Amino acid sequence: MQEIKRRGLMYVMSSPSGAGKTTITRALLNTNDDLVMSVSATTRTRRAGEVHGQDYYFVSVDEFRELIDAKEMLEHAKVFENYYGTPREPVEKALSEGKDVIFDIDWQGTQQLGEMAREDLVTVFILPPARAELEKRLRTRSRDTKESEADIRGRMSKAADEMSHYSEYDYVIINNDVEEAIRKAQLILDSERLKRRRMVGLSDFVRGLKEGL
Ligand SMILES: Nc1nc2c(ncn2[C@@H]2O[C@H](COP(=O)(O)OP(=O)(O)O)[C@@H](O)[C@H]2O)c(=O)[nH]1
Ligand SMILES: [Mg+2]
Repeated sequence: MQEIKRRGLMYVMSSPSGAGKTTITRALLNTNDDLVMSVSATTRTRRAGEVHGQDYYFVSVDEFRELIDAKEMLEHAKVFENYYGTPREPVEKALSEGKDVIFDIDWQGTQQLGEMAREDLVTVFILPPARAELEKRLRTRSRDTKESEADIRGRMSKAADEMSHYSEYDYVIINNDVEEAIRKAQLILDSERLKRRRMVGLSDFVRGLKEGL
């Protein structure tokens, strides 16, 4: 049988911080061999435990500007007081190898990717189950990073801004049970992978089937 290849897709996960996006993304990466993470560049300071080149590429504002000027960013945005952007080359390489790429980016970046590659883009917005839960998760996190009450308030209001963009996404997952949320994220990925428009060489294949009939 003639092999039908598949176009890689760009799988975007957005959420307010504290909704469980990182846990879901990691779970998908662990169980999908042909899925790779897009590692962003950022000007924000590295948190304890974060690894350069793995969690982010930590760069200066000048370096970030140079990457933009050299057209090496697929998209970029200012989030909070810092710059974040997606390096172009690793994404293009992975897609050309038939792999899927997963992105942890905000709504601004998602809009930019949508303008350049809507057909290859699948977008998911993750929501926390309740306000109290979101606040609890943000507070637990800030205990580790020793944030002030004002920082936490800042995060809460940023979470509200981010959440107002949920309706721009293809799918919304409400994360009240993380295993269930992971299952849904996998289901979306599996079904999207099966879309006809991602099958390369399908018309030739069908022509072959019809030959001589
Ligand atoms: N547009 C865009 N947003 C990004 C990128 N990388 C991370 N972000 C977003 O920036 C926000 C802040 O991320 P981070 O500093 O890791 O803090 P977090 O809220 O604890 O995850 C999150 O909403 C990320 O999704 C990127 O390359 N482009
Ligand atoms: Mg994050």
